[in-house]
Amino acid sequence: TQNTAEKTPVTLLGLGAMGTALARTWLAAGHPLTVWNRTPARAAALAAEGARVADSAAAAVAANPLIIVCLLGDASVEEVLAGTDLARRDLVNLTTSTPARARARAEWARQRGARYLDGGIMAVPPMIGLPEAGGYVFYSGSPELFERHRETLAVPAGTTYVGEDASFAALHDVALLSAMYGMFAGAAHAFALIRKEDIDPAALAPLLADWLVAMAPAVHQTADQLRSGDYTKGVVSSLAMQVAGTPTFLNTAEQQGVSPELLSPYFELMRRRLAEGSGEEDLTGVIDLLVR
Ligand code: FVH
Repeated sequence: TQNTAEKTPVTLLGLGAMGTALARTWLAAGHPLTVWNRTPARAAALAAEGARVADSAAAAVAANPLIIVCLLGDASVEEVLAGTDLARRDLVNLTTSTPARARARAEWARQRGARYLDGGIMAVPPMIGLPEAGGYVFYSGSPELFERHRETLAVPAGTTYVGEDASFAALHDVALLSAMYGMFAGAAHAFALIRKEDIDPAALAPLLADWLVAMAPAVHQTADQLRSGDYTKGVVSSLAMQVAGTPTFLNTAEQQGVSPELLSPYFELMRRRLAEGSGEEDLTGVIDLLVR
């Protein structure tokens, strides 16, 4: 049995798929939990598991010093917090946001007497409460607040603090998810190439997964080159060689009846960088073309 008297009480606003998953972990770890959700029915199961259900967001915020918010988006956060008294509250927002909105909300919270942490959840609900699943949350904002609540915040998922600038959690979140979409785009093109052939997608999938994992460490070399400014450092496959290979990819796509629309923009950037006389470099110079 857990001693709830020693555990930090938590207020949680938002009981969607993610909020409900978070709530269960704090209850299971013995944290006194007050919840509020716009649609009260979603709180019923948690009430049966020991959560106290507040009848308004304002009452939920008044109940405890630590307030966690996990709502659909910025608009819902603003709407829900508008009628609450945040003075002397520790506000932790786990709702997905842009970096600019996160920074503005930190200032908004400060003006209302609250301390603020922003979070970017790198997990889906089934990963919450399962350390072995590898999910974690980026946090940024007040370092004192992060230290004060580090243990409580670590209950649902791992924590990675990325800096005092409140926008950094959202920025890291979006950066990683953007890379993920690039990976999904590449995988979509690969599956499209075999779509009309007698090749089982289930046979390609493990080959694809292993290849992506094998290539992933290349990001460390990219980072090293960006830090040093020397984009030829440790080059294995030069930009000139890779651009020379692009017609093979485009011709194969055409032969397979597959649109090159996912690959072409990246190849175009590679060609532009080569045209600047960077043939001996790695692909890192493409990053400089992207940054306006
Ligand atoms: N679920 C996921 O896979 C991702 C994983 C990464 C992080 N995201 C972010 O987490 C936030 C919450 O996501 P969610 O999965 O819990 O979302 P829903 O299940 O759709 O629940 C939405 C909750 O927000 C409430 N809500 C929506 N609009 C309002 C509003 N105007 N006023 C008050 N509450 C509002 C909604 O309430 P209700 O519909 O039950 O009444 C839910 O509690 C999100 O930022 C993801 O990007 C999840």
